[in-house]
Order: sequence, then C-alpha cells, then structure tokens
Amino acid sequence: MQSRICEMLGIKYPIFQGGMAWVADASLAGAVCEAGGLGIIAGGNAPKDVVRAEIRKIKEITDKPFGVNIMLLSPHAQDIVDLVCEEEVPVVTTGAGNPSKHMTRFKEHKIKVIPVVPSVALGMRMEKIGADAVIVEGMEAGGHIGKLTTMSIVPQVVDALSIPVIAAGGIGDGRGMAAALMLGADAVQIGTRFLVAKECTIHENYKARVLKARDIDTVVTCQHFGHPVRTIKNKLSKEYDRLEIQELKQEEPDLAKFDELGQGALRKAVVEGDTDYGSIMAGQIAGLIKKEETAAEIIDSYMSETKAIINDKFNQWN
Ligand code: TUI
Repeated sequence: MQSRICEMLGIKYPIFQGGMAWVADASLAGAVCEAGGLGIIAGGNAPKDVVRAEIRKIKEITDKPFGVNIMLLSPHAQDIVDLVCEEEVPVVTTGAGNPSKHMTRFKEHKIKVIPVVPSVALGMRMEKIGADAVIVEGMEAGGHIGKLTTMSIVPQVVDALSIPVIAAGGIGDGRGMAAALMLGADAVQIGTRFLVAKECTIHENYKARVLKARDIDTVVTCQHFGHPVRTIKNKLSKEYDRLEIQELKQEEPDLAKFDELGQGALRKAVVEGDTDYGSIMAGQIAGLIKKEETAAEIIDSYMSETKAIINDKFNQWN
C-alpha cells in the first residue's frame, strides 16, 4: 500500500509512531523504522544532549528515515530545533504549539516538516508557509489534546488542504486505520498501541495499566485550566479533578497549582512505574489493547487488517 506520504518520506508503510514524551526513544523509534513505519524520537521536555544521544543511537539501529518530535511548550524547544538541523534529521513533527517561527530554518536544512494541527485554520496556515504534511489528532488521543474528534476533524482538514494528512487519535487497529484512510487521510499516527511494544522501554507497571484498561478508563484533566491531557484514571487524575472543582469556585484561580501537580508526573509513571501519582498518558483505544507485541508485529497487524477490510468491502459492493 504505497501512498504519496510513503514516497515523500521513503518509508514502506503509511504508519507513524507518535513522538510520545519520555516514551519514544531510539529503541522504540528504531524498531518502528526497521519494521517499515516512521519511527519518531520524542523531544518532549528533554534537553539537547539527551535528545542528541537518542538521535545518534537510532542512526546505529537503522539507516531508514526517522523523525524527531519537537514539543513546542518545552523550554528546550529552540535547542531541539538547532539540534535537528545539526544532525540532519530527515523528518520533524511538532506538537503543542505553532511552529511558524522555525519553518525557514527547517526548510534551509531540507527537513520535512509535519506539524500537528488542532484546527482547519492552523492547517491552512501551515500549508501556506511550507509544511510538507500535517498530522490531525483527535481528542481520542492520549496526552495533550485538542477539542475535536478524529472522525470530525480529519475530513474537514482533508477538504481544506492539498498536502497529505496523517490521522491520529483513536486508531487502535486495522479497523481504525481503514476508517482513517476512508476519511481521506494518507497515513495514520499510532501512539497508545506502541506503548506496549516489546521495544518500548517504559516501566512494566505503565504497560500493565494500559493492558488492563477498559473502554471507560481514560479521563481528561485540566479541561478548564492549562492544557487538557488524557490519561488513565488514577489517584493523580482524581487529585486534578478535586483541584479543578476547587479552583472553578475561585474568582482568581491559582494556575500554578496545576503546574505543580503535573511537575514530573509523566516521568514518575514512565520511569519509576508510579501508576498512582504518575501521569499514565494513553488514548481511548487503550481498552482494545490486549497483548505486548514487537513493533513489527503491531505494524504487520495494522497493515494486514486494513488491507483485508478494504478488500472485503470492495468485493461486497462489486
Ligand atoms: O502534543 C501532543 N501531545 C502531548 S505533548 C505532551 S507533554 C505535555 N504534558 C502536559 C501538558 C502539556 C504537554 C503530552 N502529549 N499532541 C499534539 C498536539 N498538538 N495536541 C494539540 C496540539 C496543538 C495545540 C495547539 C497544536 C498546535 C496548537 O496551536 C495553538 C497555536 O498556538 O496556534
């Protein structure tokens, strides 16, 4: 299944692995690249040297194209922009902000730039200033999310733009991938399912919580203050809910309290395996995930399920 995005990036399958902060290291991203997808190293909140080490590692693991995600809320975002230019990273995805001010720099270094856009308007702006494609992420996704669902926003962005669209959020298997392609997406980006990849180095407690999650187990915290984030329900998410109710009653809510609660919470879950007070970011499809597999097995199952569904439908109607 070749598509214009595969041709543009030199990858075999139209599957991106989400650049999940603290999660997406060279081990996971390298395995995804070797399996034919686009592996993406997360910049997250990490400083330049840490990300550089992961870039050097992935270059040892694979000679296939890979990406780096720049999380624009990071205090190190500008450093990571410099880094991807220095290291001649082939593909950059951005998230959690508007990457306009870095675009010329990326283009000078012949980097393919693929921003996450939360709306048609930002998608159009990105196309105008030279983005090579955009990722459209519905609020079914884990982590920091926008307001719209994948089903609603993907076709609207597809209609408004000429560049390829990558759909993300809620795509847990080949059925979801087939649906995203039917909406007009050229590729999909998968986060949550790769959390339980064998090559994913997160704490086993985190993986266990994803494997155990039911359909109703994710929640969105900070809906009213700061940045909305989808996680698996735990003591931390309940603490956020309590704080939100408390601060909604105040005339001048104390936003610093939300930052304080979130400080280091993702690291706590990913590195220390604290699934009570750590932030267990995961998407709504967590309930679909039942087993740990290699990245190659995950990619192969998305591809074979997608092809089977599309063939079946075609045969049914012809
Ligand atoms: O970025 C993500 N997901 C993330 S980032 C992250 S680390 C974090 N943790 C706590 C709070 C905040 C960040 C965990 N998960 N996905 C891509 C994404 N981008 N979602 C939403 C957006 C986005 C939002 C606004 C992209 C652009 C944007 O533009 C606003 C503007 O300035 O025009």
